Amino acid sequence: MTNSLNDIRHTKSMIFIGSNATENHPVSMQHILHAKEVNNAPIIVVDPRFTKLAAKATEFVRVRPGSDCAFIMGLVNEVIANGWEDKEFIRTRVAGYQEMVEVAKHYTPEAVEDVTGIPAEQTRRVAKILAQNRPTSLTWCMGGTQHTIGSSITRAFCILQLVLGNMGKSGGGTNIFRGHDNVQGATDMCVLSHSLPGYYGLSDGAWKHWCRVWDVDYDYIVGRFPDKEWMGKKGFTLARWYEGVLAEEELETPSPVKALIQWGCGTNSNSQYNRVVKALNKLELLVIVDPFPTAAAALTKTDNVYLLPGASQYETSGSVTSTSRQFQWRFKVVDPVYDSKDDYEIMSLLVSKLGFADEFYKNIKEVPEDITREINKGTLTIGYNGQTPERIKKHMENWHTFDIEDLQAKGGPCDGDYYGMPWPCWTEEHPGTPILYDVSKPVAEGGLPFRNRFGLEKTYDSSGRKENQLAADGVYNPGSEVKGGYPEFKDVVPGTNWKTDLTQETLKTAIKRGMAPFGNARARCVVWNFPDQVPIHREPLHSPRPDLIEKYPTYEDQPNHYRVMTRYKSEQKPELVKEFPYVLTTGRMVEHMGGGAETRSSKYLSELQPEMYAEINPRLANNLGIRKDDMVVIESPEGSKIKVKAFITPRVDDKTIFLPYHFAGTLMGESYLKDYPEGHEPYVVGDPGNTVTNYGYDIITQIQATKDGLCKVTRA
Ligand SMILES: Nc1nc2c(c(=O)[nH]1)N[C@H]1C(S)=C(S)[C@@H](COP(=O)(O)OP(=O)(O)OC[C@H]3O[C@@H](n4cnc5c(=O)[nH]c(N)nc54)[C@H](O)[C@@H]3O)O[C@H]1N2
Ligand SMILES: Nc1nc2c(c(=O)[nH]1)N[C@H]1C(S)=C(S)[C@@H](COP(=O)(O)OP(=O)(O)OC[C@H]3O[C@@H](n4cnc5c(=O)[nH]c(N)nc54)[C@H](O)[C@@H]3O)O[C@H]1N2
Ligand SMILES: [Mo]
Repeated sequence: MTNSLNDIRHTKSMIFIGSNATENHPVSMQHILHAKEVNNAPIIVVDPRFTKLAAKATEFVRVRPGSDCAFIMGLVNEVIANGWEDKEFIRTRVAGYQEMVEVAKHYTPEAVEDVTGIPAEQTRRVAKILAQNRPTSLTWCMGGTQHTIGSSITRAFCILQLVLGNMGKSGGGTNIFRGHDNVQGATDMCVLSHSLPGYYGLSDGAWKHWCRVWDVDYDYIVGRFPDKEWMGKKGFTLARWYEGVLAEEELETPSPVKALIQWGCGTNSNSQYNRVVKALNKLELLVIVDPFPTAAAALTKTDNVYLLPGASQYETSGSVTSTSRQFQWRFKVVDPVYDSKDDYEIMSLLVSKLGFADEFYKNIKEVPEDITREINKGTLTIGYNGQTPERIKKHMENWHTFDIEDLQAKGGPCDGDYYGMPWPCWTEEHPGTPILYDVSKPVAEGGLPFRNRFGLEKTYDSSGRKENQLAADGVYNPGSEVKGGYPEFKDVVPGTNWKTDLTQETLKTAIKRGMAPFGNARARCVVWNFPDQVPIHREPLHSPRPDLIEKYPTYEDQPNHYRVMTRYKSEQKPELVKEFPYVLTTGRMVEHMGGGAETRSSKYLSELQPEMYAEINPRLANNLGIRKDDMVVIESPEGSKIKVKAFITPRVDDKTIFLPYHFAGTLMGESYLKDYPEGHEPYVVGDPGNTVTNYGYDIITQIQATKDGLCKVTRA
């Protein structure tokens, strides 16, 4: 989030796209409803379903799954066509604007209606609401990302906020509500296959930086790889690990994957679940580290499966980073119960057995404090430097001194700090940055311009015209030595820059001069190294509209996409809709979490939501002869099937089926509870929704496209 949950209190209007905050982020609702009631801020909810959040909306926009990019570019076009854009903000702080405008022109309200099903009048009305009620807080969630064009959709959201001039302002911003409690922290540590911690990437320079932080020899690390070449290559993603085992597709690796450790992973959260199950049974070794035996533990028929009972977060301590970039310290409530161990201890035992404990723990004596200190030392890119364990704990002990409106401590031991020291928090004296890119405050007090990257000027179009990448004169944080744009800081310590200078002198120098270490630049509407430089609509791989496939085709197939082939064009078949006529989308409910291993093992939550179901519109149910509580079979274009209860509701329209994905424990209604370790069976079971979610992955991130497939429905 560029802003924070609390800052939504100051907004004048809100738009939620593919977010059902009422169920998935209930804590945020106190701020959302505050803005609605106190500021009279309209709420716009863009979702294919009439959700519990939609019930609070001023304007509910029913969008066809996977078509959000067209709607948002339509809003951008409508704002510009009416002259409602923030001209001064664009002139001084935005780059690549003209190129974007040319693309947006295509998305007239009528073109948007054709693609999305949203009436042209509604697009016009929503654009007007946003233009008249600034700043707008824009929130997106998984409904905006789990698509083959998810990365384009999210860029369109940012462009809309730039055009409206809503960035760097209280009440504005792009406010992505994140997943698990520490998923922002996990992302920042790059628990991903294409980067070292702190978004440093996989270049030699990145490895050398972290070797200096870890205090280990770079050549030692090189020696851990069969070949140096592999150090710079992206790995398999979590969404596609099973491809490495099955090796049915062309792989970049010389041999298939043989062993898997699932460390806090629900398994049935993976799409292509049938193939996941096949891969689990082909592994030579499967280790599951989890407080609960997951679906993988029960489904795997081989003997080489090891369950390591992990402790829960109540039985351990350490720092986590929230959706609002705020740090918190988790304190242990009880020691690990029975024979469970916390994740640190399991990791430590594993590392010792593997024989590299000396290197791994070189700077780590006190766990977990020294782990946070190592992160403070090395993660300069996003300002993880000032949040020492001592400061984080002090914040936790003085919760009551922070103001609910602006998150700042007013007096007391944390005076002036923002709660949780939202990153970037450049030094131990820095208060944290509550709102990103806010030039109204000094950098030393939590202000920030846009970041400079990729040089000082750029040519965006074929004319060869060069555009300045730096902010215009007159845009700067109070107290800045330079009264306009400036590049990133380097060579304060010769041979280093602000990201690699471990003495942190560069950070301190920049702040002393009133400037941001990463420069003062423009936000870009064009990403020249992406397949779509400006976001455009492309039809989902499994589209209900053959005519639109022709008009908005998907990408070419991508070989070596995170070590495996990813199909686009060869998967997009116009005739599919004849046999699989309904759009399939998926998501969550408040009572269950992820794969559901935890919540389906809770008596109380299980009682509240005991059954897997498919949401079906009454008209469709009547046409298909399906009655309340009938069992139905949902089939995917790949032939996989699930058997679930029909939940007849006008929440969805008569072309769309919705499934929650929290269930496991049955296959086509047949229970395999007997395969769970005795006494550890979940209370409620059901067919996994991900058995029928379709093939498809985002072109950049490879997030699974679990929100826009096709399916067939019959009465069981
Ligand atoms: N209780 C509970 N809370 C959770 C979680 C949980 O499992 N249970 N999970 C956590 C995690 S990991 C995450 S990532 C977040 C996710 O939070 P959300 O993203 O809010 O969760 P979802 O329900 O998956 O999806 C949100 C909405 O997207 C809609 N949608 C589907 N397709 C489309 C589309 O094409 N366009 C648009 N605009 N909308 C679409 C769905 O109908 C749904 O209402 O929640 C977190 N919070
Ligand atoms: N169809 C469909 N599929 C989806 C999605 C969707 O919207 N639709 N959403 C996707 C998204 S956004 C996400 S984030 C994933 C979530 O998918 P998962 O991350 O697989 O889901 P969880 O059930 O939250 O898995 C967490 C596991 O960690 C265990 N656990 C809890 N605490 C600890 C701990 O302290 N230590 C250890 N070692 N383990 C612990 C839990 O018992 C659980 O088994 O699902 C994805 N899959
Ligand atoms: Mo998530």
